[in-house]
Amino acid sequence: MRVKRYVVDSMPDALQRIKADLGKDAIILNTKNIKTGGFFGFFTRKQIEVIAAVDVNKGPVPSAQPQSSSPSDIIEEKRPKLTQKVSFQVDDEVKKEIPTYDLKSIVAKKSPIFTLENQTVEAGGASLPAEMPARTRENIAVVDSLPKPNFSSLRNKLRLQDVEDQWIEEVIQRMSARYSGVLLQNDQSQIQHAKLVIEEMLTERQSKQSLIANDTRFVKFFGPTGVGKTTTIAKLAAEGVLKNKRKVGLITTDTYRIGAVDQLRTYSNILNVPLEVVFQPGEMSTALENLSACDLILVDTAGRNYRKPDYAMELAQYFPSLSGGENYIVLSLTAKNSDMVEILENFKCLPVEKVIFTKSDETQTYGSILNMVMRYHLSLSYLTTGQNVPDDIRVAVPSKVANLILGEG
Ligand SMILES: Nc1nc2c(ncn2[C@@H]2O[C@H](COP(=O)(O)OP(=O)(O)O)[C@@H](O)[C@H]2O)c(=O)[nH]1
Ligand SMILES: [Mg+2]
Repeated sequence: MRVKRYVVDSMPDALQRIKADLGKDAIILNTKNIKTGGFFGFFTRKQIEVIAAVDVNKGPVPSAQPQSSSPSDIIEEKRPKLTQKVSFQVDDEVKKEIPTYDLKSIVAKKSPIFTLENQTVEAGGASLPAEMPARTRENIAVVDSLPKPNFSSLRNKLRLQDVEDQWIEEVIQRMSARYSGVLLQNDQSQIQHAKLVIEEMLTERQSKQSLIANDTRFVKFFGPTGVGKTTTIAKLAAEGVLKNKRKVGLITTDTYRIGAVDQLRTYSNILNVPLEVVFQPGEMSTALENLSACDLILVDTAGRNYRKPDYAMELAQYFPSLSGGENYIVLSLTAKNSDMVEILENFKCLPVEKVIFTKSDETQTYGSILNMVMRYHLSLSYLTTGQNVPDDIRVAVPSKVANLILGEG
C-alpha cells in the first residue's frame, strides 16, 4: 500500500492530483481543514490536507463503477481483504503527519469516530507510530470489522432537498469509492464527505469560464416568464458597466408583455446604456448594427409558451447564429423540479450551456440545482438572492451550493 499526503486549496484539486499520482484505485483515508503559511498568525491560508492511499498489489480496475453495483459492493471491493498479503510504502512526510487511529478502542467503546470541524479521531489517537506499516496493517484489519456505513439519514436529507434518487445514489457511490469506510461511519462525517462529492460533481460540469467571459460580446438569456430574466440582466449590465468597465448595450425581444420593454428601459436609463427593441426576427441585425460601439450586448427574450415544444425554435429565429457568444437559461428555484425538467427538455434543441438560478432567497430547497446541472450538462454560473439591482447576485461557487444543499447555507 502506498500512502501520500496532499495539501490543496479544494477537493477537486486533490482528486486530480491523487488520480495522477496514485491512479484511479486510490482511496482517501483522511481529510482535514488546515491553515498554512502566515506570519505571527496573519496572512494564513485555509487549505485541505488529504491523506490518500492505493494498494500497489492490486491490478487495474475499470474507472467507472457499473451502475448496478451497490455502495456496499464498492466499499467491499476497495478494502484490502484480511487474508490478502499487503506491502506498504509510506511517504516520509506522511509518516510525520498521518493520524493514528486506535480503532480497536473506538469500536469497543462505540464512540463517535470523527468530530465535524477537524475530522480527527475522538477516541484513541495516541502518539505517532514507531512502526507505521505494522500499525497500519492492524488498523486496516480493524476497519474491516467495522459495520458497513448506513446512508439512510444522508438519503433522507438529500430527498428533503429534492435531489433526485439517481443523483443521491451517485453521491453515495462516489463517497464509497473515494473514502475509506471508517470516514463514513457517522451521519455528520457522511454529510461532510457528501458535500465534497457534490462540490466535485458541480465542478466537473462547470466550463472553464463559468461567468460571462471578458471577451464575450453577445449574451442571450432564455427562460420562462417571471423567473427574473430582466432583473438578472439589469444586475449583470450594472456589473459590466460599473465593475468591468465594459460598453454595455441591451436588446429585448420581449414585446409581448405590457410593461416588459419599459422595465428594461428603466434600467437602461439608470445605467445610461443603449437599449434596442426587436419586434420581429428580421430586426435583430439592425439592432446589432446600432449597438456596434458596444463590447457587451445582453439580450432579453420573451418567456411565453415555454412549455410548448416549438417555443425554443420560435426563439431561435431571432438569432441566426445561436452558437456565437454565450447562451444562459434562467430558472427560478421556487419552481417545481418537474417544471424545470420540462423546460430544459424543450430547450435541448438550443445550444444553452450555462444556467443561472434565481430566487434562492425564496426557498430552502436547492436540490434541483444538482439535478439540472447533472442531467442537462449545464455549467453553473450565477445565483440570484433577491430583488435588489445590482446587489442581489452571486457567483454560484460549487462548495457554497453544496453547503446550501446540505445545510450551513
Ligand atoms: N425574491 C426574489 N425575487 C426576484 C429575484 N429575481 C427577480 N425577482 C423578482 O421576480 C419578478 C419577476 O422578475 P422579472 O425580471 O420581470 O422576470 P422575467 O419575466 O423573467 O423577466 C420581479 O418582481 C423581480 O423583482 C430574486 O433573486 N429573488
Ligand atoms: Mg422580462
